[in-house]
Amino acid sequence: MDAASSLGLQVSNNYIYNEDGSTPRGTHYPYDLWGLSPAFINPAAGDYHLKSTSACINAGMTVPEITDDFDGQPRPNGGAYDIGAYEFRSQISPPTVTTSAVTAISMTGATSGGDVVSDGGAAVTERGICWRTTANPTISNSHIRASSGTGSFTVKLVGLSQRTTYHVRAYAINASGIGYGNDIPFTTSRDTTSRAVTTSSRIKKGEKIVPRTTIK
Ligand SMILES: [Ca+2]
Repeated sequence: MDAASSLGLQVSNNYIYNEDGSTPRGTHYPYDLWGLSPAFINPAAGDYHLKSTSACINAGMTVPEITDDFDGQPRPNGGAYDIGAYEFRSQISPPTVTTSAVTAISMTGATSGGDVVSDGGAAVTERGICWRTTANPTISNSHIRASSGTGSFTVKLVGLSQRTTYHVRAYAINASGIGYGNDIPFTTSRDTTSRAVTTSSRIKKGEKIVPRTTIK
C-alpha cells in the first residue's frame, strides 16, 4: 500500500509475542493477541501450522477477499479466520491410497496407478507411482507424478529392464505427509524376438557381389 491509502488504517487482529514469554511493550488494539503463545507446530523447522491449543484459532480478522491459506485450503475454517498463514484443521493425516494392479507388462514397461481413497483432511497436492527392484519403494526412488486430488489414476512405466522384478507403490502427498499404497511386485517379460539371421538369398555361381555405394 502507499502512504496515502494507509492513513487511518487500523491494523488489527495481530499476533504479538515475545519468545522469552515476557509481555510485549506498548499498546494494542482490542482484537490483537498480546503475549499469548502462538503454539506453532514446529517454528524452528519453519512449520507455522497451528496446534489445537493455539490462541490464533478463529481470532483473525474477517477478510472475504482471502479465500485460502498457504496450503491452498479454504479459509475461514471452523467458522472464523485464524491469525497467521494457516487455518487450523484437526486430524490432518497423510492421504490413504491403494496401488492398482499392474497390467500391460512388456519388456520395458507396464501400466499401474492408484486410487486416493481419502485426502486425510487436506488437499492432495501430488500423487503418482514409485518403483524400484526391492520392496516398498518411496518417492526417493524412481517415481512418476500423476496430477493431484482424490480418486483413481493411471501411470505408464517406461524404460524398465527386461526380465527384471520390480516393486511399485502408489503415493499421495498432502500437508501432513506422504501416504503409500500396497507394494505390488511384477516381472518384465523377456525379449522373445528372434535374433537369428536367416539368409534369404544366395549367391549363385557367376554372380558378383556389388558393394553398395552412397550417392551424395
Ligand atoms: Ca478458523
